[in-house]
Amino acid sequence: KWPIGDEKVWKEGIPGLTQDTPEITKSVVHHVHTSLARQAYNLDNLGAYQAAALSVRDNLLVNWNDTQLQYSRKTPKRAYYLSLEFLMGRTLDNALLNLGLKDKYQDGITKLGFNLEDLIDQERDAGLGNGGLGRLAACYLDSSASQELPVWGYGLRYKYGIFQQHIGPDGSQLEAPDPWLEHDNPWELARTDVTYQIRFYGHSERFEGNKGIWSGGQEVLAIAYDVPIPGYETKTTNNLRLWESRPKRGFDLQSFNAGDYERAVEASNSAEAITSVLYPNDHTTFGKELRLKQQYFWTAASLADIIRRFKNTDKPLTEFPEYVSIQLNDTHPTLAIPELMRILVDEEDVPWDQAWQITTNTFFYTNHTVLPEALEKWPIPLLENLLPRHLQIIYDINLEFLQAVDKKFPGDKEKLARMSLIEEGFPKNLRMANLACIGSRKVNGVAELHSELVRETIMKDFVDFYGVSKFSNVTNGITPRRWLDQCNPGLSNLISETLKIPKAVFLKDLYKLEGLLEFVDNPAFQKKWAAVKQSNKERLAKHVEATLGLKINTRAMFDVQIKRLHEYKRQTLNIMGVIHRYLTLKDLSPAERKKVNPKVVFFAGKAAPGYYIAKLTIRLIVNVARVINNDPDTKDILSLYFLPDYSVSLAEVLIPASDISQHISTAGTEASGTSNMKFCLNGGLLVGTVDGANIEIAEEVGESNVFFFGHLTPAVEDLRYQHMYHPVPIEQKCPPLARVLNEVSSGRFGDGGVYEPLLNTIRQHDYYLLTEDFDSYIRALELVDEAYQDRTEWIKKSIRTTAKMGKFSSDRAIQDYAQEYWNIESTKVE
Ligand code: HBZ
Repeated sequence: KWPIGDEKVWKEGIPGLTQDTPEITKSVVHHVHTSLARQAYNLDNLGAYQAAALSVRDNLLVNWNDTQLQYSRKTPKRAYYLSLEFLMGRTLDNALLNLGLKDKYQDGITKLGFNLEDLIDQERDAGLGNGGLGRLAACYLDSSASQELPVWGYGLRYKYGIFQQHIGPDGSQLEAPDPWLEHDNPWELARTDVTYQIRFYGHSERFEGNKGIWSGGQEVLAIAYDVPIPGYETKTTNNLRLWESRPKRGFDLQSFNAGDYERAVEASNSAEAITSVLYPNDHTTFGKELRLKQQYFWTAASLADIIRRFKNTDKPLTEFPEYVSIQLNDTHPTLAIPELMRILVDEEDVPWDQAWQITTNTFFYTNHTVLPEALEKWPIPLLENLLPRHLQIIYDINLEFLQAVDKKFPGDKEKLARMSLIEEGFPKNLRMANLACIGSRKVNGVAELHSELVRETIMKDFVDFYGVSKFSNVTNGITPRRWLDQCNPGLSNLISETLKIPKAVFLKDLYKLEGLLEFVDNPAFQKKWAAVKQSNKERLAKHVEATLGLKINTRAMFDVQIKRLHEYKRQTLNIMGVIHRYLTLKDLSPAERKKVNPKVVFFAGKAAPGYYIAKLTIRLIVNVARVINNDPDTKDILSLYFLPDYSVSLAEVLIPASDISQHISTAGTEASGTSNMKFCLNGGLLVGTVDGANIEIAEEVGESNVFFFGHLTPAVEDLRYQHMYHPVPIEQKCPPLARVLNEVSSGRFGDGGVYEPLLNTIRQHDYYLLTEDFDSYIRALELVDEAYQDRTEWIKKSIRTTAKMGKFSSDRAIQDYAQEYWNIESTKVE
């Protein structure tokens, strides 16, 4: 018997044997035999995945080539998205969906004796990001290609992505490296011909007219790896170019010959270190030299590449901003500003003023946080050593800028000190947000409230100086291809069948979902809607059972909080709420407990490895789960799971299964949030504070469909002042929360002493205002319980929510950038 699949298909798949073999099986078999040098006899799921992926890649590359040829010929204005993170997740399923080849591959793979879903499961996530910022970049690439916009991404090809999270025996987070490139990555193409030499250290000499020359130091090679980005239902296939660092000349032969092996490989080690690992911190800066090296290496290689491409058009550099826009994803790529100045002034002989004109018309800066501890700063001594020429340029920019400020606001020394690129101190620091602002044409926040806060807090002086029109808003978005059709095909199919339109119609124009409003009261439709949610819960339960061996009650309400662990995101509020619920249930009689609707609470998320309080929160959640899930009094009505190693793929299973999701940051701290949009698109309701994009979601779906609670942004500052100078003991301020903290302290969930530092963040200062919001939070969860009793009403809310999510498509967000910022137009690829 033939080992796998249909013998005829395998044999005829060898190219040249027959003419009428379907292209797909033929190309997969071809890759099995040639690229992998394997046969049906020794092929496992991993091999079959690789062959299928290579075969899909062939399709992508044909389109990629046509697209790039088109761009070279027509020279449309292009935009470049510079992001240190692209959290792409898996590619196979998405590529099949965008190419419109899923059904065909399903069929072909089945004939070859495999199951497409199993192959899709073989793929490792490309986890080249921490969270929202990196995933946003990935959604924006999808939307740019789907709308046929000439946009390329530039990033780093980290050898190790975001760390893998394990849970240790005591419930703590343990970190392991993520060797995602262990098996070959079929989704990239090494361009060993596209390389640049990037300099570090050395010395800089100054000449007249702000010119300088930078020489000496260390040179490192940047090698391009291209990742094709297919648009949905279009030939347009854009590019994500990721740089890898390599030593310039292998290793030091002289030392090697002299027998000093260590010395010989030292330089190559330090060159390779640059792109070896993604920094796993979000919302904190560490001032590590290697991180600064990453930032410069990446911006310098990207700019050199962009300029080389521009020069191919034979246009003068003065026209650069008419052909190129560059979006800075947060301040991480801000060194691109002095780097462009350096290239123009030192290498291209452009006069300083003209160079500044070009620069400030090219860049755009997106801010993703107003938390003070997250604003990037770099010690001047570090810069002086690593990038001596750039520091001179920064000083020159600063001098001219401060003169202009002084002219506009004469004698305001404090203003000058606040706006300066340099923060005084020991050492002095470079303020990256200030540099990004003055070097850019426009600055934006990522949701209405956040953009308002950007204008009123960190950029206030700059608004006074430049005028408000430089500072605007682009509310974030998510791609409906991945976050509806791919993760929730059941719902996508139901919507298509109900609206009697092909999926492509609403996947390209998400406002079309409003058509669902007509069916809100239709009982047959409600039933189908509920059935989809139920099957998604079962899919999640199956996944949890397969991966963790845990059995989940799929008849319960699913309540989900998944995001990076951070005090401002208040996972602590959630777990304290769970404990409160547990204690309340324990107080009930068995008869009363029988009437309670069961609930399952899910957490997932990683903590930065050095973030002690965040890691303690994980430990508490895990240990509370161990107690609650084993308590015979309550285990049928309340259970709690911390799912380890949160990733894009895990989100794709969790989000469609949720009834409720929590977005409960202290008001004014979460810039936007994007998973809130994903949950709502999949018919989950939102429990949240009046923060970030929650506000705009409520505006769209109606406040009656959102469970809001907590103090509003304007109150936060006053409350913090009160906590600081007029503290009230927690027993007085919030007795139910005091009770919860005491139970934790007393050891009800394992060694209480361990959690003291976490509990003290609440008892003392309570910077994130848990004691202020706890009562209204508990009340909001009670309202959720009540609402869930009336299942029909609940389903209606769910349908209305999905129906009103049009605004949150990343297609809309990218259109905003394309029109209001980049001034680029779509180009049809023939
Ligand atoms: O960016 C997030 C915001 O917290 C979130 O509200 C917003 O929706 C999202 C997209 O705009 N910010 C991040 O995810 N930030 C980081 O991951 C980060 C990574 C490295 C850093 C600093 C922040 O050095």
